[in-house]
Amino acid sequence: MFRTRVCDILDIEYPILQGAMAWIAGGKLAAAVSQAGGLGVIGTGNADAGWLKQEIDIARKITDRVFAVNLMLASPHVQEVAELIVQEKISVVTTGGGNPGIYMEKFKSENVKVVPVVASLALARRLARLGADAMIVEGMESGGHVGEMSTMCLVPMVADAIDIPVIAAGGIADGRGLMAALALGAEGVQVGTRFVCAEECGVHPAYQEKIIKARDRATVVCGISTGHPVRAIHNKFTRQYLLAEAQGLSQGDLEQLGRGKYPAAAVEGDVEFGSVLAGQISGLVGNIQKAEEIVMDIIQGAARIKEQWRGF
Ligand code: TUI
Repeated sequence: MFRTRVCDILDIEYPILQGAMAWIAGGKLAAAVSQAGGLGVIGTGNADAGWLKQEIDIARKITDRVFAVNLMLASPHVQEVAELIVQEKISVVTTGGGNPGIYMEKFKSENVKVVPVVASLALARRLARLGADAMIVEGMESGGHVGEMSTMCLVPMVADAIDIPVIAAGGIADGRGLMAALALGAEGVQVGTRFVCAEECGVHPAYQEKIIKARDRATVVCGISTGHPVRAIHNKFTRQYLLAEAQGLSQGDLEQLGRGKYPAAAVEGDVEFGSVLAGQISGLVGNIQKAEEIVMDIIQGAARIKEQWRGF
């Protein structure tokens, strides 16, 4: 059911990728998603190669299915992480937070499939030309670092412009989202926020609770003035940060204000003064479930819609 080119290229059963959430998506979550038939992804964020090696080992103990590693291009450890991905013979790499152009040749020559995350049509075209295997097209509904375009507008534009398969991201958490993405020309989806609420996710429980309690207007985007906009659940930290931005604080002062806020929320559970990165779809996520239940709920939900549409 719903077998697309994404399944063939990535060697997975269902065209569902788990978002690569920094400080949140480790080897245990990635393995659980892959074991369920999707593609689990270890999110490296700013972590170093030592941390990644440990998470790869954890994932390999749980599953012998394919899982991916995300290369965060803004990380100070990007080089060593890229080298470890090759050394460990990881078969799929997703990228985020920048242009992976300079790494494409190396990954391709080592048989690593490259699936960049893009937030614009221009970068999607460029990376398709450089030999990307598929493209994650991410709308600003997503949690974390975002672009300016919505999923609804960007996905069909990119799908029309490139020949490789498109994977839609941003605002997708259930079967309706999967069907909508397919209708827009995507051949798969990446789901982040709902997988934060997977049982196997090692994030602090207070973080999951914040997502479960969130309603429709729970998230805000901070950092537009810095050129690095980030979507997170509105809390004491975002209130303080947005006020500082409105008052015109310098880039350096804003950077200082944001320092250490991702692990403060995700690891320590400080969900008021830390940064709770989450997408707009948080309002639709209502409980903690096993990764397998999430994958199957998305697939079965989409299958029900497909059945309903028969009469149209
Ligand atoms: O990467 C993300 N979301 C993230 S990463 C993150 S953690 C982090 N840690 C340290 C420093 C910065 C962030 C939290 N959320 N999503 C994928 C994504 N990539 N969204 C937008 C982009 C993007 C932005 C600019 C992709 C390419 C790009 O290229 C600019 C250029 O060079 O053309």
